[in-house]
Amino acid sequence: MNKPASVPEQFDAVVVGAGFSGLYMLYRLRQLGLSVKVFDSAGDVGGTWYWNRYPGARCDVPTTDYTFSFDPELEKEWTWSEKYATQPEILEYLRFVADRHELRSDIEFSTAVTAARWDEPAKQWVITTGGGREVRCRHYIMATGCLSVAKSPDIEGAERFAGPVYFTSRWPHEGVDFTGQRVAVIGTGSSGIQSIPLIARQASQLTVFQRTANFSIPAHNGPAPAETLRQLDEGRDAYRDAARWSRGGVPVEPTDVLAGAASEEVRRERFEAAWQQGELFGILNIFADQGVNPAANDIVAEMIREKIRATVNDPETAEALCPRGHYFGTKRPCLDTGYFETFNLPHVRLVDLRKEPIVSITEDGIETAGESFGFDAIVYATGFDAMTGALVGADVTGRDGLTLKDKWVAGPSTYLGLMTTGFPNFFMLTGPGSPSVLSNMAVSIEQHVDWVAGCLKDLRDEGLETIEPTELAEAGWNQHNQDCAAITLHPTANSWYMGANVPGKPRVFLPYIGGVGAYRQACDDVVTQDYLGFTRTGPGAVRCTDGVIRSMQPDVAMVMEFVNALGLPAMETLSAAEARALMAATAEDRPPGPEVGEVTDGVIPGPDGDLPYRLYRPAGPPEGPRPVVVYFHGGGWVLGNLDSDDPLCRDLCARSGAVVVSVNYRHAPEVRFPAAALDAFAAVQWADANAIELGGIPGQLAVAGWSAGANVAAVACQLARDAGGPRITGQLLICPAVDSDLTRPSYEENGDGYILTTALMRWFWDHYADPADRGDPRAAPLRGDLAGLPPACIVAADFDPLRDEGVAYARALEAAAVPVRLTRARGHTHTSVTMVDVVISGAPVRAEMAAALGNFFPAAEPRAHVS
Ligand code: NA7
Repeated sequence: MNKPASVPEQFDAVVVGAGFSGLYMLYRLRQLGLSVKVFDSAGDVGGTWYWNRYPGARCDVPTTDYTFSFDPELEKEWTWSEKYATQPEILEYLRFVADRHELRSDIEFSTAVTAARWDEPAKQWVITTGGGREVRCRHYIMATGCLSVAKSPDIEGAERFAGPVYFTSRWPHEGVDFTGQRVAVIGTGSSGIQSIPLIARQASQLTVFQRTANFSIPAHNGPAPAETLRQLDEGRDAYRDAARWSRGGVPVEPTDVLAGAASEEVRRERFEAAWQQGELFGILNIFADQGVNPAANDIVAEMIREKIRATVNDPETAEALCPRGHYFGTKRPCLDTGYFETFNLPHVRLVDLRKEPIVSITEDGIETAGESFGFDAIVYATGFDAMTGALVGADVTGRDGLTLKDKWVAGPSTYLGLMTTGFPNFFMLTGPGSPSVLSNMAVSIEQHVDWVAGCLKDLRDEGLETIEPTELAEAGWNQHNQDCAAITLHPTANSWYMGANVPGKPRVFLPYIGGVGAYRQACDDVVTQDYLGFTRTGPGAVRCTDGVIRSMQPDVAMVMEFVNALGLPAMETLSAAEARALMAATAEDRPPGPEVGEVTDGVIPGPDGDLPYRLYRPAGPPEGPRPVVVYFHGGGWVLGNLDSDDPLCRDLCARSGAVVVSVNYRHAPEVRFPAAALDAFAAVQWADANAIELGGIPGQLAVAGWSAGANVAAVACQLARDAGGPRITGQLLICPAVDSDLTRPSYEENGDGYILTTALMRWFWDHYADPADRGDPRAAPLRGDLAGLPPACIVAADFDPLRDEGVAYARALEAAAVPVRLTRARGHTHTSVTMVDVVISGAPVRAEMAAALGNFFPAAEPRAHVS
């Protein structure tokens, strides 16, 4: 009889990493009764806190918050000694957690996982460990941390140095004594900034090589903040819950103070308070717009630079230590204890690599462009291959032989930062695309672990074996992730958040910046919508509810949330006069829009009396005439006036370089159809006849309009064609109302909740035109003859009831051989693209509109630019 082949070890789940996330994952999986094995290459628990033992290593979120909340008893039994605990204390805490829950029995230390492969027929992962041992499991969970793979020293000659070399990320356990030594520290990120003051205490000479000066604020370390302790005492659960739903994982109320609107005194007060508090989430929350508005950011940055100048004695060193070239917060800001003061010590020197780059590391020191330095030891504080390094380095092969490394060659692609298509049952804790490094890690880790545990439980309860995101859901999440980043200043920085610190790494914003609470909600919504965007399979079963969990632009969603919270009455329940007053009131505090060269008001003769107009002339060169755009405001033929669309007109003028003439027209219900359309046509005739007086170029005349304004603009084009003039060179129709048929799908999909509702549209039509007139092409231009009309640009917004008629108009124009450009305002509502300087994600759409206007006037001069 043959000896039976040895049966490979089998587990329900294998977890890699025994830091914060791996420990809690193990705890939760055990609770579910699953068999688990955790591997870690370290000699004990701790993850990043096991390895990063450099002098001065501390957390940069107060430890009262940077702590587990899943075990109330643990919270009672453990007291942090300081506001920002040291690495040894945090490590001690994690050991305490491991002891308390007897976690070590399922952890194999000093064991690296070298590869993992999905075995499709068996629906299992095959894990290979360092010694070539194979272990099988159903679920493979990466608890490998975001900052665990050190960046290799990418400096010429690094291997030549004969003396000891230290990495902050792999510090010797026995510690290092630099007494009497000449020490070089390369890197001024958090690790450098924390360790430099302590290394300076021992070294006889310390030279700091700085490539990028970093923003750092004093930690003001000491006892745990009294206010947090009070809040925890009063209601620990409520406090922890507030953290879970907060923006950053610490209960900080986001400010609504805008830098530009605050007085100098208020600005300083707010800054000083944050400076004294010494917390990252405080200094990042001085002004609501500091993360998105360059001018607001500069105000904070300059106040930090003032502090640096006031601390560092030598003005040249102070200036070199002043961060420039990146916005505050776009690279991880640091908390320090005496960092800038260290440069006042006679044996400490700063070398600014921007002025004097390193040429090479030599056997006995470092050679820069201007000087040779001799050193006894070199410390690399040069950072990590953040967020993706540990994942792509783990040799993971999913279905059909696809490796994670190959899949992510252009940057990571995940659904919720948790999973990735092609890799069934492969989970990432705090993976790219989740809040992770932008948040209090402890809170984000607990949320991820809880979600994964819930998911595995649901799979088991429903008799399912595998789960994997769909391509649609994953692409949607990647898009959402980038949309969130795009409205901030973050993508402008060469940060490790962008992968920019590692040569050759794709430039992609890695973490999710939409906020911890918003993210949690998205994850929860996925589950309540039957695991939207996931395919789940089991014996004889395939379940998939496909879709995208977040497709609205994040700033549009914020505006919607704000507007909905105001609880304004539905406009269609008001009289026209009340609706007009409400519209004017809601516009009161909005930003004015960009400066233009000149704004003048006047009147033009209309078919039945004067019509007011406002002319916007672009600033700057070229002198001389410009193309003219006659613009018509929105408001359902009932609302709106020259003021209502003023910021949009300024924006179009500044971006396109054209003279914009915004013309008011008669409104319903006082004057009904076809007055508005006839006024619009009269305005176009007048502008054509008076082009020179308007500073325009004769023959270069376009029309534009938003909503009902786009309706009358489109009608004016048809009337001009029928009348044989004037010649209109283009029509820009922004979310146009072009048909009176309110049954298209977008009226159903977007009929409620996005400001312009189907009910309101009906109210507008009722005010404007009798049912019998609504088929008239002067009311519903989609029903007219479209041949021979001017080239068009039509903007259709995803969440607009009018979306489908805009698209239908574009298709119909195309069919009539009219050149058309259809611009999709992705993730926008009917109103959001027009919200200049409020909805940042509308700017690229308006840039496209301006470009379209430019194309209507091919011979026009170069345009003024607004970013
Ligand atoms: P960071 O924040 O990535 O800092 C690394 C530092 O090293 C940073 O100043 C880099 O300059 C510098 N660096 C990197 N490569 C080089 C080379 N080749 N030459 C000179 N200088 C170099 O890593 P940390 O370990 O300090 O902090 C990581 C996170 O851990 C931290 O944010 C906290 O969340 C905890 P650069 O800015 O790239 O020009």
